[in-house]
Amino acid sequence: MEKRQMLPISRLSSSCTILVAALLFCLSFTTTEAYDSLDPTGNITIKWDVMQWTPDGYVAVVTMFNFQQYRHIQAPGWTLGWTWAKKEVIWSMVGAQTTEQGDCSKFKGNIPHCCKKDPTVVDLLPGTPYNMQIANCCKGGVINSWVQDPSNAASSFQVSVGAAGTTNKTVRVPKNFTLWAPGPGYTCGAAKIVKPTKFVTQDGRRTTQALMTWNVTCTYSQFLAQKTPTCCVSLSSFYNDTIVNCPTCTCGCQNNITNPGSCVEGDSPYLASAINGPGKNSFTPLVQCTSHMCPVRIHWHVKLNYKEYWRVKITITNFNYRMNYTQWSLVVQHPNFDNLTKSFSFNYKSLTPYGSINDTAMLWGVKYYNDLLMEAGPFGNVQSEFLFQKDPSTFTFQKGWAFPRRVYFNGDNCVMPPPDAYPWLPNAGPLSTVPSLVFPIVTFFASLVFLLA
Ligand SMILES: *[C@@H]1O[C@H](CO)[C@@H](O)[C@H](O)[C@H]1NC(C)=O
Ligand SMILES: *[C@@H]1O[C@H](CO)[C@@H](O)[C@H](O)[C@H]1NC(C)=O
Ligand SMILES: *[C@@H]1O[C@H](CO)[C@@H](O)[C@H](O)[C@H]1NC(C)=O
Ligand SMILES: *[C@@H]1O[C@H](CO)[C@@H](O)[C@H](O)[C@H]1NC(C)=O
Ligand SMILES: *[C@@H]1O[C@H](CO)[C@@H](O)[C@H](O)[C@H]1NC(C)=O
Ligand SMILES: *[C@@H]1O[C@H](CO)[C@@H](O)[C@H](O)[C@H]1NC(C)=O
Ligand SMILES: *[C@@H]1O[C@H](CO)[C@@H](O)[C@H](O)[C@H]1NC(C)=O
Ligand SMILES: *[C@@H]1O[C@H](CO)[C@@H](O)[C@H](O)[C@H]1NC(C)=O
Ligand SMILES: CC(=O)N[C@H]1CO[C@H](CO)[C@@H](O)[C@@H]1O
Repeated sequence: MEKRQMLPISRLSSSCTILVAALLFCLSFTTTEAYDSLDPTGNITIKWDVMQWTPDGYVAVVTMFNFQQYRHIQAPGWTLGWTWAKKEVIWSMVGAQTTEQGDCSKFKGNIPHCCKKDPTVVDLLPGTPYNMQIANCCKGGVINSWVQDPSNAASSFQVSVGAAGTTNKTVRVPKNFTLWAPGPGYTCGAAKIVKPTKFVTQDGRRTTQALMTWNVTCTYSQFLAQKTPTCCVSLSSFYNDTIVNCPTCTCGCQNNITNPGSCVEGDSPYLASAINGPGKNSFTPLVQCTSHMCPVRIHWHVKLNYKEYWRVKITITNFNYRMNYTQWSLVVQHPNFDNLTKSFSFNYKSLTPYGSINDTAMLWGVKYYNDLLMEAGPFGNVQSEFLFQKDPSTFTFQKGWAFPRRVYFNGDNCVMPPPDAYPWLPNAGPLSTVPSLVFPIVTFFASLVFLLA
């Protein structure tokens, strides 16, 4: 008898457990490390190479490698923090500096550069005197992405540490690394002691090695970085007059009552004073008033249809009066990128995370031509056209096929209009045939997967 009564309860509790487990799984995904399906191994690795022991510690060269394909660190640059394991101090630094010295009152004679338990380090600015530089330093904390410019995808500084261990058995690795780039978004793991780095001399005839090396890996999550989206996508086509705008309130709502001054009209006489007003140095965007209120909009226009080719125009518009986007990047997913014939004025590289599926493009500006997306205003846009060769077995203007599946600007996902709002071909409804349902569902799940990642 009793067993029978127990059964449904235990069943219930076991299904509850599954539910709770599933929930925890989702939560752990959103709160801890990020997984970006387009750049699965993307990370920033911070490597410490101990180059020399000193009477009371060591000298290390610290290098940050940006191993992310399309996410860079733009001005005002990175800020790196950590917590010392013991009572270490920083005697001196080359190529970077701590933001605060802290309390060095215990010291007589030689005063350390920093006595804080949790130092915060920033890069030096370009134009630093040569005797204060080392290789790869002094770029104001700006680090390019691996694809755009591998030669500028690293940043280094040298640190001389005192009150530390002086052998590889007594050195304690720093803890609790934090990386701001420049805002939040990165989570850093614990430092791991690895095989000492080997350095090969320029003529390749001699190899030296670090005395000790440890690595720290930091990964990015858009959800740690900001709660609201930062860009959106609008669509149009030659075959339908409708311009599908970004969804209303994508990045915020224009609301004079609860949030006055949240945006400025382009022709406002107060524009100049608003740009220099409160928040000028906080890098909070000051956007032009639009229905979507996003700092950046990507417009995809299906421009022309030839017999064997078709042509798309992409325009990136900056609505932020407080930001010039340097070294911007765009990642676009569309099935026809495997047959891209020509990109007219953006650089192009195929991102092929799945090997055989070749549908994702990384696009960025041409140096000195359009690699700078100027602040909002008459020059605040860049554009290019793309020529695709049609694959007759897949090509169609039906069911929104000609529009992108996913768009990222500077590594952050841009919000797309809902698929049922896409411009239709004349005489075709969005849901006129059953298979057309598949696309919105797939997009829905794709965005769900992104949200969980
Ligand atoms: C970091 O990126 C590098 C280069 O892509 C990769 O080799 C390494 O495995 C990554 N590390 C982690 C922990 O993902
Ligand atoms: C420390 O140095 C010794 C030799 O000097 C070496 O055998 C050992 O592997 C090193 N340990 C670490 C953690 O690097
Ligand atoms: C790690 O650093 C953060 C920010 O600097 C700080 O809030 C936190 O308390 C630190 N955690 C530990 C264990 O030191
Ligand atoms: C440590 O980082 C360096 C530079 O990023 C890399 O070459 C090396 O493979 C890393 N080692 C480990 C064990 O991750
Ligand atoms: C906000 O206020 C300004 C002037 O006070 C007005 O011109 C504008 O139309 C208002 N916007 C909205 C969305 O109410
Ligand atoms: C953007 O660049 C232009 C030209 O270099 C400069 O005049 C302007 O002040 C910059 N704007 C911002 C917000 O940095
Ligand atoms: C992907 O497509 C581009 C553009 O057509 C082509 O250049 C590249 O070789 C393709 N890559 C693979 C792995 O098929
Ligand atoms: C253009 O597309 C819109 C949907 O965005 C649709 O409402 C409209 O009927 C289409 N126009 C024509 C001429 O088919
Ligand atoms: C029409 C055409 O060129 N189709 C090609 C598109 O790209 C795929 C994969 O790269 C090729 O297999 C097709 O032949």
